[in-house]
Amino acid sequence: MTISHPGIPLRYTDEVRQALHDGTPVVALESNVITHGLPYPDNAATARKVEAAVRAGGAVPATIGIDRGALRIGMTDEDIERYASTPGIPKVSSRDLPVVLAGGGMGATTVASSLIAAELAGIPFFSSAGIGGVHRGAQDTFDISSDLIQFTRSKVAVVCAGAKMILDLGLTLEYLETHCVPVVSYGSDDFPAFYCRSSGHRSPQRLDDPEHIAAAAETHWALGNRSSFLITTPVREEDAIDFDEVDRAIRDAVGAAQREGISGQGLTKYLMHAVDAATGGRSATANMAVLESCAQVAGTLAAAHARYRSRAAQQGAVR
Ligand code: PSU
Ligand code: MN
Repeated sequence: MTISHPGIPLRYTDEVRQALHDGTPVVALESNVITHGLPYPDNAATARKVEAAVRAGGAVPATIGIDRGALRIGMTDEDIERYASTPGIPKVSSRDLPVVLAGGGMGATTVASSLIAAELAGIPFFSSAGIGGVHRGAQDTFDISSDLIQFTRSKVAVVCAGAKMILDLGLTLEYLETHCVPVVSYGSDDFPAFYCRSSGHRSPQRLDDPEHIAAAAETHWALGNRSSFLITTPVREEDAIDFDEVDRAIRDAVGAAQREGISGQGLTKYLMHAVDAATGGRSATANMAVLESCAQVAGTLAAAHARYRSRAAQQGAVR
């Protein structure tokens, strides 16, 4: 079903459209992780497990993609299979979105472009295990993910397990602070690092109560902020990988990338694959586990947020 936004067609699945109409909690999901994060058929299996985890948390999943000039808001099982198995679907971040939409082809959305779609579609929650951030060496390369810039522009709550250690997580936190993007760790003191429960950086805020998180996000927007509200949840203890092991693998991979002249758009994928190889595939397994646990937490928090909003609406407090 296609609903026309001024200039931007949004194609909802019936389920997502109905959920948004009824005020049922919905969690948006990116598709770049399907097309570029994992090999087929692991990517299809993981995408399905991630959707199931959102449901287990109590919300309806809406995987975002680009197809034939429209933003897909939600995917059927066949859609997921097609995105997972079609080679060459381009990674589409925020700045690529207009060209790909206007061209009418298929595209896989990153965190940044998924947030644009989520906000247009009226979905206040988004889940991704790993956000983009400030790359190591950005002082020289200027490589900062558009995800961070989009956080300063999209009023969406984003659930993640931090970001991968291929990035400079200290500088990523500095960037978020400068741009007034709240970072709250749910049930943990530390800012996590994707496969690792802690990045070694303390989180700016810790909240243990989903109701408090919902209230804080709404308050952030009621204050007039147009930025995202970031919520982190760490990988489960049993799925976590040792910090030093990952750190070593990444230092080696960053060096190899420099020697091979790899930079820019392809760098994230190159480093992630190098780490997978160095950890003997254990990081790929952890990758799938962390995507699922984030999605389940996002479902839970989106459900708490939907209850908060409906209560606030009854009291006439929501603008
Ligand atoms: N997992 C991570 N970091 C990432 C990604 C996944 O830990 O960066 C993927 C996501 O799709 C994210 C994108 O939106 O890469 C960011 O790419 P770039 O750094 O080129 O903006
Ligand atoms: Mn980049």
